Amino acid sequence: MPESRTVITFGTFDVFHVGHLRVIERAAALGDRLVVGVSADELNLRKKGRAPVFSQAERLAIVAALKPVDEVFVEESLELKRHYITEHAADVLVMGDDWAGRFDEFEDICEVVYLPRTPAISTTALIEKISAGS
Ligand code: C2G
Repeated sequence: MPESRTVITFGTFDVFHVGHLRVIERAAALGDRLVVGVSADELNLRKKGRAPVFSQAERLAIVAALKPVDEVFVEESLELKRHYITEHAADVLVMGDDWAGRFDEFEDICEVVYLPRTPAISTTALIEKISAGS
């Protein structure tokens, strides 16, 4: 029986939009099983200085409900990637190319793939657009 390929990806996935969906679909297409680490509220407060619009429980529920997603977990720290990759026996790490080069150090334990971001959409732009009421 051929070996099954596990793909892992990480993100905040706040104010979930089609750019998030596309990266998840493309990540899933690179293997047989997709595991997604959803960043903790605490991690966002620490790293970005603000809480996400949707709580980690809500963001996890949304991502877990997606058809291409097999498993979700809370990403407690950016520094634990190696641990998460090993724990989930991931063969491929996928990230959007806003992170290009940042995770090359894990090439010793898995394949590292950066996918082009979906143009012209971001959580920040959406929040601004909604706030402006336009
Ligand atoms: N993304 C994309 N196209 C967009 C917006 C986002 O492909 N227009 C991708 C990002 O490149 C990322 C994923 O969607 O791979 C999630 O994006 P964010 O929620 O912004 O995640 P981020 O806060 O960058 O992740 O370990 C990483 C952390 O969890 C933080």
